[in-house]
Amino acid sequence: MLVTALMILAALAVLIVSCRDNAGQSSTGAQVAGATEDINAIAEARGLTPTDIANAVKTYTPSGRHDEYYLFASGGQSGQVYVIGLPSMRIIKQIAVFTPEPWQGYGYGEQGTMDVLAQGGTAANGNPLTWGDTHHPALSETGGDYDGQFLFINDKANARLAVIDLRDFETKQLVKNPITLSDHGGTFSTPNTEWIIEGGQYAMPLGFEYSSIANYETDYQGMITFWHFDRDKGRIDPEASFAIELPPYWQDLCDSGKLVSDGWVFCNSINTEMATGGVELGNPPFESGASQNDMDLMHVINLKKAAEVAAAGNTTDINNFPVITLDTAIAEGLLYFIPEPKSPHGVDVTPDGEFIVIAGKLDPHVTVYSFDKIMAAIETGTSDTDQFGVPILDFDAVMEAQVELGLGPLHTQFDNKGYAYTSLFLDSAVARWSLGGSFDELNDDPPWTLVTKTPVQYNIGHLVTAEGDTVSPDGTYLVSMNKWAVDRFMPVGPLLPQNFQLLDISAPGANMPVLYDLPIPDGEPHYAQIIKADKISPWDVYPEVGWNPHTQAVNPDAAKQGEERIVRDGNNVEVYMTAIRSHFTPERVEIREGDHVTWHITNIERALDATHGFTIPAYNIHVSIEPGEAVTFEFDATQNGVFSYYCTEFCSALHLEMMGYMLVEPSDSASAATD
Ligand code: RUQ
Ligand code: CUA
Repeated sequence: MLVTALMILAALAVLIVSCRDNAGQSSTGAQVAGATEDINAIAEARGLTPTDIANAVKTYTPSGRHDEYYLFASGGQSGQVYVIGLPSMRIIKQIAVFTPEPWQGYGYGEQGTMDVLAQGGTAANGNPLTWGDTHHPALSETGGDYDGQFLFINDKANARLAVIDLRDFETKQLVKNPITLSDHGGTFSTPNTEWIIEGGQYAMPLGFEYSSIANYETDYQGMITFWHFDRDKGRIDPEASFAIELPPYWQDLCDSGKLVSDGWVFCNSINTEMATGGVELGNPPFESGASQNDMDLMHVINLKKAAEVAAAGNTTDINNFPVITLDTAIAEGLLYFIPEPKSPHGVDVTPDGEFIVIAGKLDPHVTVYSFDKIMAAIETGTSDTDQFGVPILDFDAVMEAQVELGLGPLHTQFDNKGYAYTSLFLDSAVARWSLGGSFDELNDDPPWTLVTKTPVQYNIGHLVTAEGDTVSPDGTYLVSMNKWAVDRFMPVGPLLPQNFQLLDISAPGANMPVLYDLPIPDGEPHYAQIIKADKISPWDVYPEVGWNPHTQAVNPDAAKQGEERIVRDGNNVEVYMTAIRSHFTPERVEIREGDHVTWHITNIERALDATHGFTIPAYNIHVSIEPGEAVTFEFDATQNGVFSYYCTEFCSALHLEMMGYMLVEPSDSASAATD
């Protein structure tokens, strides 16, 4: 680490002087040439070591300078997505997805967002679903590389998917899985984003039917759903999507093949024991019942052929959704199993598409399979099957290598130097190991060997490297997504944040330092993806005034400047309002109790960041109106009185004056007035 520090500081043309490190020992530090302040004195006062200083220099991003990468992280139980800049680790935005979010005016009256949230469906008690458990974001891809156009993410709690448009970083669509209530193997994109993969998790009777758990093996099923993405429309097309029925194992993560393995999908599974729990009845608890076998079963799915089978109509409808039955999947050669070390978690395909890496949580190795060997084994055929008749390929025939890494391996990502990186949950470490095959030449380490481990704090779940699951990873940064923070931050009571740690993986070999800690205060993120900043080019302001972000087109009915008005038709009142610094037009809206009000506001600003917010007290309405945007909300004027509506964004020196009065005349005086 000291070496790194010195290299960085030397590169800055520094003048070496002395400072003290944390241990109180004198060590070399530096003063930056031309600095007006004494860096060493600052470092000494703050107790910073030369390594600390180097880490700070590697991540510090001066005001006004933009980051090199975007990191899109799942927001876990918040149901949202975080946008974080790298290497600064600054949180730039939270994108509202499954959960109402007032700042963005998501789910507080604005019609488009209410419609999006409504697509997510209602809970069994009839209430709208208003949260999600987001796990795996997936950026859209072209040719196996991120293209920066769309982002998808799943909700494990209700088996839903979301589509986010990266032109404005807003959620455009939610889809509810029509046949199951639990997903985890999503979202993953195929290399050209024709398909968004949603693998299931906990088996249940498909279609939400009741069946006693005594009938688990006959009536419960697993599934994988392939959602067709219509890039031109920017929407998932449920009509062109389908699912495949799978045995009632608990399918876990998936990954799609790329390059040589394009058209194939790999998912792992746990609980191939088909344990049904019942610890309260004296049965083994799930955690041990589901961990009896030495091997679980990786699912190898021929997506290309499955899409043809679905298109040919060789499916059964469940809740009006086409499902390829397990029998059809077997008969058509769509599904094969491969033994995998017990209770696996991550499955990750190497950048060349040739190897599939599985980490078994209860096995200290990662196991690497060869796609070529899998294809050869399928060609050869096998008489071995599971109890449902799915062919099981011979482990030894398809296994390429096993690399011992440490305890609790979970997820793997890749770089451009022939290394793979695997998270070790129990060891609390990131392991770097060398790949073989076409990657062998890229570094000096022997193939399939552990190179180094960097401790992280604490209990890492996912990790993510820059473009690390594409065909061309960058090999610059790695973010360790730690489940526990323990002692890393000042205490905030019993509920602690999660901890994202930034690692520098640019140097080969044993040098892989942690640079920075970022507490995540709002949910437990799972996976994330890191994309080069120059691949994302969002709009500065909406392209034209009167823009509807839900159609990505001008709304012809939007309120226009000079045409602001209030139109009454019986009890229906329509308000056409514009917003510009620092007034709304009109500033008085006089209505009657019992009116149904449809209210349109257009922000006619063209200036960057000239957003106005709008709220009406007592009516739980809040919208965000970005430059050019036109919004609509509706409500029944059930409460009479005087309501001061106002702009909620401090948009100008006269922002406080950006308000108006909604006067709701009581219904008795209203009828008296008309008499
Ligand atoms: S999870 S810590 Cu992807 Cu949902 Cu692995
Ligand atoms: Cu507009 Cu404050």
